[in-house]
Amino acid sequence: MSLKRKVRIGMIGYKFMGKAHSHAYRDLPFYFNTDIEPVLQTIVGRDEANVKQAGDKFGWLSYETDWRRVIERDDIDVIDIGTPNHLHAEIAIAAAQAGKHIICEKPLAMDKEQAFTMWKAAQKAGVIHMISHNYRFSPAIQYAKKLIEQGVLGEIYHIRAQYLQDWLMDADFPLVWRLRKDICGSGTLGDLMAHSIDLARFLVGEIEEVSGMMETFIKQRPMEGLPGPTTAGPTAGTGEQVLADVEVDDAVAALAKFENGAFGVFEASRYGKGNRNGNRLEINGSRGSLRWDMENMNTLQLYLDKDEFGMQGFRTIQCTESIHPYAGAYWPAGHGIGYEHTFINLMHAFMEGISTNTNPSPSFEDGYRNQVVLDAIAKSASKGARITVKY
Ligand code: 4PW
Repeated sequence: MSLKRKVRIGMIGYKFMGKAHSHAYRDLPFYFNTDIEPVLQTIVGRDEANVKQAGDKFGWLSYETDWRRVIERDDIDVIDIGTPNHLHAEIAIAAAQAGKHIICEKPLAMDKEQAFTMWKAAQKAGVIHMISHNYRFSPAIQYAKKLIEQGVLGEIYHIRAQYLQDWLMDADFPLVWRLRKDICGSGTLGDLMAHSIDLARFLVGEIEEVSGMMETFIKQRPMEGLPGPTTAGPTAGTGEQVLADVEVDDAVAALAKFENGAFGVFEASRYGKGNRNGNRLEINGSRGSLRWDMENMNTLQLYLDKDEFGMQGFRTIQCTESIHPYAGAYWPAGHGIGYEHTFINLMHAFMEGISTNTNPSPSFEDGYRNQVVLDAIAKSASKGARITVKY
């Protein structure tokens, strides 16, 4: 029998992120010595057959089809929000008012005002709150943070970060929820660049000024649920295809100035052909530089100026030694971890937060600050002007 404190989760949303979070809760006690045991109490989704199937597959004890019902339940300690973005605020605020701890997918909200309200509601309720920026929890990123804090890179001058995917380049790809402004707030900006901004804030510091440009390459797409001529639906057999306007960005670029004087260049796109999940960054300091690429996530490239002249160059560090952050929880050196382990590490920080009653980072405050930067980039792009970031 386990003497660990049971923390009962109610998870809302069961697709991509639902799978990642379910796996993380299940595997957490396997790798980490923690006094908490996450219990997969209930999974929530509107489609009963699908949520039941996901619940069985991922190992949840029960399911619900209405998120409000889960918030009312007194056998739930944590609300995990993995829904489309337009529902984050309402669910998080209700969860906070019911005294539940909260973990929420990114971007925190549709805009900075909503994000602020969520942060303040969680703070007022005294619950633990966290935003799911999982890439922070790669051992190589945590090690990069350590190197920067120890001054190994010296004064930081530059960060350039890209997050490129390529799943949207087919003009027949439908207007799914990730492409709808009323559901998402933005396109690549909130979905992809939010991660780069989080890594930049984590590694370099706060951003004080931005200049952005955004582009939507394919302006209209087939509406989801109203398929074309060959399938069922209102236009079946008519040869018509119902198109709707794409109101979010396919690609975004931004320049940023940090409070500490560093300079940032950011790019995010869903049209980066060949980049399936090209989340990468480079940081240059007065004494050295580092590079990280999610598609090769166990390694960190490090250049140190102090190396002997003639032997200088980027070295590849395998961040799998037990000395590297989080790596010791997994396998012997050289065996590596993957995407899913970033979520296990994130959930570990969340559970430690609950166990010690100390809010972990990234918190809703980080989600809010991130959203302020995203909103400033969008404003800059629409106005064609540099914008001062006001928190
Ligand atoms: O981290 C990424 C996201 O922000 C994920 O890998 C997929 O693309 C899901 O949402 C975005």
